[in-house]
Amino acid sequence: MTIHDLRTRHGDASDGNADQVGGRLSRVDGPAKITGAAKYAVEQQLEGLAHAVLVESTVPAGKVHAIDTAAAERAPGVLLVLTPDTIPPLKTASDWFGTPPPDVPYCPLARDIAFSGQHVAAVVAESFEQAVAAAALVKVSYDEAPAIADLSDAKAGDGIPIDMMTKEWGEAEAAFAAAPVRICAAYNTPREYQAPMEPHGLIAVWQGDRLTVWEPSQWLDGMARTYAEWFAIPFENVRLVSPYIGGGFGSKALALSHGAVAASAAKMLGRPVRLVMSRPQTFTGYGGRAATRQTVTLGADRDGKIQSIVHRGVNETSMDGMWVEPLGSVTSIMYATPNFSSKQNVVRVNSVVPGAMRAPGENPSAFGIESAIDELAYEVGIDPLEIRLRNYAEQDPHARKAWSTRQLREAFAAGAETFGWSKRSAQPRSMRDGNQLIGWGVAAGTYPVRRAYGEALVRILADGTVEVESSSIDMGQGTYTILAQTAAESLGVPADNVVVKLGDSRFARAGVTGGSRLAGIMTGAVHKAAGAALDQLVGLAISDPRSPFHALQANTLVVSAGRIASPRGDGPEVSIAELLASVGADQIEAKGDTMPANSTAEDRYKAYTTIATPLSHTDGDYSRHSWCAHFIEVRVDEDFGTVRVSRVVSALDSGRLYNPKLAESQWKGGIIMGIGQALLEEGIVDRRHGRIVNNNLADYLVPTNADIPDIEVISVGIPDLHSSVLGGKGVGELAIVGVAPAIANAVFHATGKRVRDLPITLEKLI
Ligand code: MCN
Ligand code: MOS
Repeated sequence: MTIHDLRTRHGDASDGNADQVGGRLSRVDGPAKITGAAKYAVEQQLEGLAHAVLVESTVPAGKVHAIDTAAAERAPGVLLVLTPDTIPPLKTASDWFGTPPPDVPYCPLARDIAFSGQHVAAVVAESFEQAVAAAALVKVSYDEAPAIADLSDAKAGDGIPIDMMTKEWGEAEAAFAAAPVRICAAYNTPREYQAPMEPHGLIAVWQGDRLTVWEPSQWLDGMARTYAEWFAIPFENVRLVSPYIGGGFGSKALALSHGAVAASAAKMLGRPVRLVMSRPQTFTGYGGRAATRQTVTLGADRDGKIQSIVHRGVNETSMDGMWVEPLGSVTSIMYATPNFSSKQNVVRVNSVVPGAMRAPGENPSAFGIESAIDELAYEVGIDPLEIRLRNYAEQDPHARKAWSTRQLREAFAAGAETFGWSKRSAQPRSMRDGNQLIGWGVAAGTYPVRRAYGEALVRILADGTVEVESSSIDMGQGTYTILAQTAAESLGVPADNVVVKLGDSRFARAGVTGGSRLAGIMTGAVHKAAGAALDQLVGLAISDPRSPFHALQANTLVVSAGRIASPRGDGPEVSIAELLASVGADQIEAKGDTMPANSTAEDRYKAYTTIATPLSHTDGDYSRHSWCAHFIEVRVDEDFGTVRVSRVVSALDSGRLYNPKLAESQWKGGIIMGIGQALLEEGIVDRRHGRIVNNNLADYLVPTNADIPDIEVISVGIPDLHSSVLGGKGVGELAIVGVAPAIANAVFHATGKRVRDLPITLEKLI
């Protein structure tokens, strides 16, 4: 069954025209996902499938002394036991910037241990159960070395300065010293995990020197490049397939060592191999959000005008990799200040290298600055909303450029009005309902408009239906749906007649789905490809002697609801299928891309397989960002210190919305994740063993329905043509930014207690 077969008509008349960009078409992949017809990567049924299971280090630092595989090799069904000594060496792949790699072999199983949970061996067996049983028989001994468990380990030190993160203007320290009002506080966020429903995993199969990998992926072309480089085969020889993804949140953008293990095993055995991470392995097989610490100092006038911001940040990285979580990103643009300084260090600890998790950088950055400005508001006795307006940045204070669009003032106004902010009583602990202390908090958020390139292919078939192909992906954001709407609008056909095919690296190329850029890029590419297909169609209709329009001698025709006619309404009107039949064409096909016209094949390869972002958000005359304001009510039980979020109103500026229904859903998802971050989520490290202890979804808490109140989201965006072809800005990550500080600010208003360490758990309140 295809998505198309399962499609039902959704939306109603009040939802705008679902066949156009901006209409509220429901997710076209929804029925396939909820009926089980959608096949996820590791659900492929392949002849001769073997099953791999990983063995992980149980110590955080040192060397593998020896691996005894004898018992595992004798276990029933075992086909192969891989260790650093038996797995064939691969080539080191370039990093995601495309930096040429050192010419040293790469071994995906570790001899040198950098963290607990590192893959040291793997067992492949006829069945999954046999592989699990045999993996338990692999005996690994270690020469253990002292480890640095986390940021608060006394041995961790101040870390390494990352000079490229330094942002400075004016005389920040001196202005702070001279300011009549001074605020200085430290804000911490713990390790957090993406926790997608679908764990990481893959099926790898070789045919000669061609590798096919079914693997959930936010970046088919980038991952294909890595596999190709590891195995020293041409890029074109790798096919990545990922039509459905059970969430990624940043964690599924890269090919990781477990993929190399599975592909190696498949090659050695000449059989397809499936490897699926256990839930605990998803906490160490790749990194979540880095733990962060920030100090924010604000110097201000008595009327709350900021004179200086001094910001220092630190994030955890690993011993064997580098992750910088840009902590000064919101700090440097949210408010106007004549004096500013932000610097950042990273500290190496024995953990897996942290990674991208929904709004890396912006998210913890906003927790610092949006908490600090709230503290300043109380210090000077000004309403927290008013102080934000007094310090409103009329242009980008760092880039010193005009905003492309910044509807943040409108967001504050619309959010405050709907929330009823004017009824707030200023004093902390002044609002209650029985034994529940009520608090109202506000915070702003932002995310840059990241721009890059994409290609799409549009095909009009003989029966008048349309296919769109792209190697971009849909992990739940709505790509299938908005691209169907874009093609439908551009071609003048119903969205029901458009089948969008994504998630196959054989399709027209796309870069990484990260940084909330895909929708803007791909609507642009599909718009262009569909426009080219329409030109061909109309060209045929006008010029082909067999066309019913030939005699009309028109210079253009219009297509609407799948039917072609002259714009004046004279002459015939036929369906696309009828026209194609009359001129004897089986199909029309056009490719469109958003690359500059003179791009070479090499430019294209780089654009789609690396993240060397070609277009900065401050390119040219403008600084481009999405914006939001969150208004949140909490209820804190006075006796138990339990916090419940009871109301959320958020107003958001993502420019023009391609599909408001889906954008609202994305925003709500971000807000829900922000509630989890504020109240529940925390990777807890056992310092004795340098290991994450709550490595499962019973102990690592994410919000459930019962934790989430009604959330109201309001769009205040206007089309921003400096940001994308169709005027939209990023949606996917924006809404998580600012939720945690809005909750922390509400908790302060409720209780008079300022919590600067996430999550806000009850022991911090009583
Ligand atoms: N959209 C819109 N109007 C716009 C922009 C977007 O209507 N102007 C809607 C569209 O439905 C589009 C969606 O919002 O499909 C997201 O668009 P965009 O902001 O461009 O983000 P991406 O498509 O690049 O998606 C990636 C982004 C990121 S980086 C993370 S992390 C994240 C997120 O999306 N992970 C998600 N949202 C997620 N949603 C789900 N369900 N699962 C994840 O793993
Ligand atoms: Mo999103 S963290 O940029 O994949």
